[in-house]
Amino acid sequence: MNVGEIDFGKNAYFEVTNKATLGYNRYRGFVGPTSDGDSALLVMANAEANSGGYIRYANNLIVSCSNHFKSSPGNGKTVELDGAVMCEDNKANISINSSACNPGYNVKKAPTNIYYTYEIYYSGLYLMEDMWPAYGDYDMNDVVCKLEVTASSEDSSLVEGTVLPLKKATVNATFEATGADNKIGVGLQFSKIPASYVYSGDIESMQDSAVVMFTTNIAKTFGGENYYNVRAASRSTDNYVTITKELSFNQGFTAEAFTKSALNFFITVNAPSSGLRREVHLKGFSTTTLGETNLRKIYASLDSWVDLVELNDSDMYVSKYNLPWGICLPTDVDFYWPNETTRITTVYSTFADWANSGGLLYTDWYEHYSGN
Ligand SMILES: [Ca+2]
Ligand SMILES: [Ca+2]
Repeated sequence: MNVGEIDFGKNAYFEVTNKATLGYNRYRGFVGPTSDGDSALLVMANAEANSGGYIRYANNLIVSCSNHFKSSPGNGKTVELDGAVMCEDNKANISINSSACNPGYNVKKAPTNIYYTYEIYYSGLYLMEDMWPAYGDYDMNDVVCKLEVTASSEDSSLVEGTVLPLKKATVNATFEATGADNKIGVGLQFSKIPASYVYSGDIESMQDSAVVMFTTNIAKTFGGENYYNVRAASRSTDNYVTITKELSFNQGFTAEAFTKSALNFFITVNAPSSGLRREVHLKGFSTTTLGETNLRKIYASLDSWVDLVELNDSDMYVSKYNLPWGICLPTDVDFYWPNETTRITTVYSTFADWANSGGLLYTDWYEHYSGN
């Protein structure tokens, strides 16, 4: 621009996206509005002047330019601020609404990526009785296992951490005791996660939902011991065995896929190498795809001496008195499970009343130890 003047109205916005070459513009130049409170904006990527260059910025005008030539009497270059102010790129303290002929302006902030991690944790102490659908000795110590599930996600995009889908799960099964002659496997079904959504991890084949088997023979896991931490004299908290499984998922899941009702802990009893197997689950849960649901077949597979129990019509994993074959307790309770062959209904005197009531009465039954 040479010997030129550009007048700005209120909230005018003029941008030079590349280089402005400024000649001699004394008494003229870029002229902003004059009324109090009015303002206008001139943005330039770069402003240069040859020797003799003179630019005047006047009135209520903001000039935003980090690469602007300086007044230099020796080179005959002059920048005159006649009421206007200058600032660095992206620092103009003005907000201009967009219109048909104005793109609008706000202080531009470079987006910054934020690294989010999101994690949820579940734990429960599971105690299982293997003689279903008989009570057997009902000592509820055939498997004692603390289950911990941590589901997590991480991302460095601009999403909120709390909406990140959970794409990984780490599952710890800490075996604390076993007491059974049967060959017992221990597994966990993620009821809300289809097996086909598992990207990596050690899951069972032929299952509709993702199933992890921690062991197919808990006695082997305990070094060949069928009775481990179920006798008063030899109990120890130092000899627990933890097995860890890691899963990742093609797509993420919300937290409800990792809550108590979606985590279907179970045991298998004398499972054949192929075909359907006897599974024992908690009240309210169902067998996996590989679990036998035909009770006649299950009965036929049992020893003839077993006294079968009449099951609840609506749930094959509770008796008609609502007694279960598996229970889940909070892990912050210091629970002393029954010694081998001692009925849990004896060791915890309100257990049966709690179960009979459908879980409504004596909800603190596990805090009233009556002795083994
Ligand atoms: Ca038992
Ligand atoms: Ca037992």
